[in-house]
Amino acid sequence: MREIVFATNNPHKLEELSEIADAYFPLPTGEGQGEGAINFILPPKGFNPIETGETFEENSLIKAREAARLSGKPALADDSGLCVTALGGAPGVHSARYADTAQGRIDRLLKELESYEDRSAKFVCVMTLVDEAGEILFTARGECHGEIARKQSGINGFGYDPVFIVKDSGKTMAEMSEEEKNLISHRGLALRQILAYFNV
Ligand code: ITT
Repeated sequence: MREIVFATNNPHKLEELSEIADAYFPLPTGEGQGEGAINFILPPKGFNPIETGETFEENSLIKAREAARLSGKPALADDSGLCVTALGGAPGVHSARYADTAQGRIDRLLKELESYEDRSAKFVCVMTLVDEAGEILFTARGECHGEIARKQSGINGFGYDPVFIVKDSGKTMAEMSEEEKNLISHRGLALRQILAYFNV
């Protein structure tokens, strides 16, 4: 089984990544991690990359290279965020730092959007895979379109999921099961491209 460092400090991302990968490489019994499977491991202690990039692509590469440098192993990074049309694409690459707490970030978003009719938004995820020397092997981008709800709803997922209504579903991401979210999410779309790269 291949071992790849997943360049993150966000446990929610790791959980989703493992579920998406298990569904992609199932055992015949449906228990996950069949042939071609990848063992994602956490970066070594001290992994704390400074995300100075202005794009998801730049930050994703910074994180992947830092994990490869520290571990000496191939690494995969996920840089993601919520882009709201009426806010000119904000919070975008600053999604994790929009306020101090998860609830604070949701509250700020709802407040900023109070006076807007256009609530359209998208989640973006850019994944970068590098080899042990930090050279790019593959990059993938996934987007999930929808709109920002007027109030939060649902308890699943993480981050902005309770206020993101997925296009044509009538549900927030936090009202979806893990399986439903992973099928349509920005992260699921990006990761399945990475897994396909390994599967050829
Ligand atoms: P790492 O950099 O350590 O991977 P992070 O949470 O700081 O973790 P990002 O810089 O990529 O990661 O910021 C992503 C933020 O975007 C995340 O903290 C959430 O606020 C939001 N986000 C991304 N994907 C999301 C999802 O599937 N559901 C809800 N919010 C999401």
